[in-house]
Amino acid sequence: MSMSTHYRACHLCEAICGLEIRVEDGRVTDIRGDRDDPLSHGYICPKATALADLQEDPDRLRRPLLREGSSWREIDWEEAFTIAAARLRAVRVQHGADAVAIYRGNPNVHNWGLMTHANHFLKRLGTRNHYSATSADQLPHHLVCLWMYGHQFLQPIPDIDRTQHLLVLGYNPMASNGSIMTVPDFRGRLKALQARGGKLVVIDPRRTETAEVADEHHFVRPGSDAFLLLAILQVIFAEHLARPGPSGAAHRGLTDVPALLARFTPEHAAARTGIAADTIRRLAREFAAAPSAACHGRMGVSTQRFGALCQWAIQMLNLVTGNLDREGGTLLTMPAVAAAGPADRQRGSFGRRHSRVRAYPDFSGEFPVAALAEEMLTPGEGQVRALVTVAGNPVLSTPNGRRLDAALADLDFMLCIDFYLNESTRHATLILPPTTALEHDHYDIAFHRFAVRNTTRYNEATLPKPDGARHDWEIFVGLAEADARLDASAAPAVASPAQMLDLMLQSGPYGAAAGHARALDLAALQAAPHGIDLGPLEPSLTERLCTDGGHIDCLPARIPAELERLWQEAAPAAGQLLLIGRRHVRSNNSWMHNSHRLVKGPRRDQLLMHPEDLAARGITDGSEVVLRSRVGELRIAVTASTDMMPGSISLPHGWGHDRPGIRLGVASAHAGVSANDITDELWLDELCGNAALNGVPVTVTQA
Ligand SMILES: Nc1nc2c(c(=O)[nH]1)N[C@H]1C(S)=C(S)[C@@H](COP(=O)(O)OP(=O)(O)OC[C@H]3O[C@@H](n4cnc5c(=O)[nH]c(N)nc54)[C@H](O)[C@@H]3O)O[C@H]1N2
Ligand SMILES: Nc1nc2c(c(=O)[nH]1)N[C@H]1C(S)=C(S)[C@@H](COP(=O)(O)OP(=O)(O)OC[C@H]3O[C@@H](n4cnc5c(=O)[nH]c(N)nc54)[C@H](O)[C@@H]3O)O[C@H]1N2
Ligand code: SF4
Ligand SMILES: [Mo]
Repeated sequence: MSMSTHYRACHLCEAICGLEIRVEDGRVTDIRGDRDDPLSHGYICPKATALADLQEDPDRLRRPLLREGSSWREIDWEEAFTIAAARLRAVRVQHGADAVAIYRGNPNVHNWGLMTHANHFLKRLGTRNHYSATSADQLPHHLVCLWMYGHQFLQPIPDIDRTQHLLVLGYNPMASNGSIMTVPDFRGRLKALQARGGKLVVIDPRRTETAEVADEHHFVRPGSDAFLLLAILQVIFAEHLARPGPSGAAHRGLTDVPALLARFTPEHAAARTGIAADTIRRLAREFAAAPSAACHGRMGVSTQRFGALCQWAIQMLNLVTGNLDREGGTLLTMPAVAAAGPADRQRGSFGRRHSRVRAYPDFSGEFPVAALAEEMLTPGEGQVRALVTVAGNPVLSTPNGRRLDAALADLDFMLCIDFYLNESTRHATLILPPTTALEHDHYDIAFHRFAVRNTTRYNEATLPKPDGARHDWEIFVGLAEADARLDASAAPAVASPAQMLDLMLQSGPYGAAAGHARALDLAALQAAPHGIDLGPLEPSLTERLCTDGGHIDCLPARIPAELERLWQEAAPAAGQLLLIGRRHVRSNNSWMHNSHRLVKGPRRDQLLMHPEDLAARGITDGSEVVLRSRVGELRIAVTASTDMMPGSISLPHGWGHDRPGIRLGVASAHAGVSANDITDELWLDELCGNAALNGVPVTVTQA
C-alpha cells in the first residue's frame, strides 16, 4: 500500500485555506487543515473534506460529451476540439463574431489555468459579447475603485487583525468565509479583535451567523443601505468629525461632498432603513471616534439597486475618518503576482461600449449578465446564436434564470467547459470536462490579492492526471489549435501556467526584478509547500494610485446623479415583502450539491419569514407557499424565523436541481428551488447593470 501526504490551498472559496491531504493507493483518505499555512493556520470548513467526494463522484464527466439528438456520446479530445472550432466558426461566418457569447462563472477565478489560458482561445472568437458572474456579484467594488483610485483591483481590505472597530453590511463571513477579503478563520480573528477591546457591528436584514457573534446587530430594510451609509457620512461632516489623511494623496472633490449629502439626514434614513436616527448618529460617532476602524460591505450591498453608490459611500467612510490606507483601517495587499498599480495593465474600463438591446454599459469589456438572455431572444443584427460557458451555471445563478434556460434551448450551438451535466450544460452540444483541482497544480492568482495578510503559496498536483484527461488550460490550447487549423493560421506557442507563474514572480514586487536578496521565483515556492509569509498589509495607496494626476477622486462624475436617483427612489409600499439571499457553510453556489456529505442532514434551503408576516397572510409555519415576483413563481416550504426583519424573506440561491436531462444523482435528491427563477433581470443597479439579487419585491401566499 502506498501512502503520501500532500499540501495545497483549497480553491473552493475566497478563504484559500491550506490543506493537508492524505492519499492512500491513489485515493484521498483524509483532508485536514495545514497548520503551517501562514494565512489559515490550520483552519478549514466542512467543504474542504468534500473535495474527496468530487474526486470519486460517478456523475462527474471524464470524457468529452457530444449531443446526439436527446442522448450523449463520449468522443475523444481531438474530435471534440475540431467540432467545437468548426461549429463556432460556422456561427461567426454566418452571423458575425458577436453572435457568439461567452459566460465565465465563479470558478474561473479559483482555477489559475483558466486565468492564464482561457483567453488563448476565447480572444480568437473576436466577440464583444463577454459576460461573467462578476455582474451578479462584485462589479460595484471594481467600478468604484476604478473611479476613485484608477484601478479596478486597488481594493482596500479591512485590516481585521489590527483594527479596533469593524462595521460590515450585507456580509456573512461566518457562512461565506469572507469575500473581497480573504479571511480564513473569521471567527478566530474576530475573537482576537474582541479580546483586544474591539467591536464588530453587523447591518443585515437577517440576524445571521455573523450577527450572532457580533457585538451589535441592526436590521436594515433590504436595498436601503445607501440611505444609512450616506446618513453616517452626513453626521460625520455635520459634526466636524471628518479627519481625512494621513494619505499624502490629494482628495479631489472632497470639499463638494458635504453639501451633496446634507439632505441625507439620519431622520430621513431612519424612515427608509428602519434603523432609528439616534442609532445612526451613534454608529457614525463611534466609527469616527474608534482608534482604528474599517467598513466593509459585500453581497448584500453589492447586489442591490444602489450597489455602486453603497460601495462609494463605504470607501468614503473609511477615507473621511482617516482609516483608508492605514494600519487597523483598510489597506491594499502587496501580492507576489498581479499586484495592482501603475505597472499593471488590467486597470479596467467602464462604458466604452453598450449592449445591443438595452444599451447597458460594459465594464472591462463585459456586459451585465442580466442582459444575456435578451441578447439571445431579441432578433436583429448581432443577435447571440451560440454560447461558450466556462465553469459557470448561469441558469441557476443569474436573474430570471428560467428565461435564460429557455433561450439556451434555442441556440444554434453551445459549448461548455465543465465537469457536470447540470441545469445549464444540459443545453450544450458539446461538454468538455477538465481535470479536478487535485489533479492539477495550483497557485491562487486572484485571492492573494484580497487577503488580510500578504502570503504566497504554490503547490504541485496532489493526484496524477488520469490517462486521457485534460486540464482546463490544455482544453483552451486544444481549442485554439483546432481553430487555427481552420484557416491555417498559427496558434501561438504557450507556456504552462507554472512557467508563466515563474516569470510573474520574478517580475513581481518580491522578485529579482525588485532587487530582493532572497527573490521569489517558482523554485522558492516549490521549496515551501506550506506557503511563505510576506508580512502584514502596509500603507501603499499613494504610490500606487492610477488616476490621472495621482489624486484620490472623492467625487466621481456619476455620483451626483446617483445621489439624486437615490433621493427619487420610491419607498417600498407598506407590507411589501422583499426577497434577500442566503449562504450556508455547507453549500457552494450552485454546485458541490452532489456531495452527500455536504447536503445530508436537515434541509437548509427553506424560505425564512418573520412570524408576523406569516400571521398577516394566514400562513402556517412549515407549510408550502407560493412565492411570486414580476417574472415568475415557485413553491417552497416556509419556516417562521424571528431572525428575519419583518418585511424581509430569505432564500438561498443555487438550488433547483430538478430540471430534466441533468446527471446529478445526489443533488437531484435534494433538488430545492432556484431563487433566480424569481429574481428579475430588470431589477438591477441602473448605474452599472449589476444584478439586484437582493431586495426583490415579491408576494407570498399559502399554496
Ligand atoms: N439569487 C442569487 N444569485 C446569485 C448569488 C446570490 O447571492 N443570490 N450569488 C452570485 C455570485 S456571488 C456568484 S459568484 C454566482 C456564481 O454563479 P456561476 O459562476 O454561474 O455558478 P457556480 O455555481 O459557481 O457554477 C460553477 C460551475 O463551474 C463548474 N466548475 C467547478 N470547478 C470547475 C473547474 O475547475 N473548471 C471548470 N471548467 N468548471 C468547473 C461547476 O461544475 C459548475 O457548473 O452566482 C450569483 N448568483
Ligand atoms: N459556504 C459558502 N461560501 C461561499 C459561497 C457559497 O456559496 N457558500 N460563495 C462564495 C461567493 S461566490 C461569494 S461572492 C461570497 C459572498 O460572501 P458574502 O458577501 O458574505 O455573501 P452572503 O453570505 O450571501 O451574505 C450576504 C448577506 O447580505 C445580507 N443582505 C441581503 N440583502 C441585504 C441588504 O439589502 N442590505 C444588507 N445590509 N444586507 C443584505 C444577507 O442577509 C446575507 O447575510 O461567498 C463565497 N463563499
Ligand atoms: S473556508 Fe473556503 S477555502 Fe477554506 S476550507 Fe472552506 S471552502 Fe476551502
Ligand atoms: Mo461570488
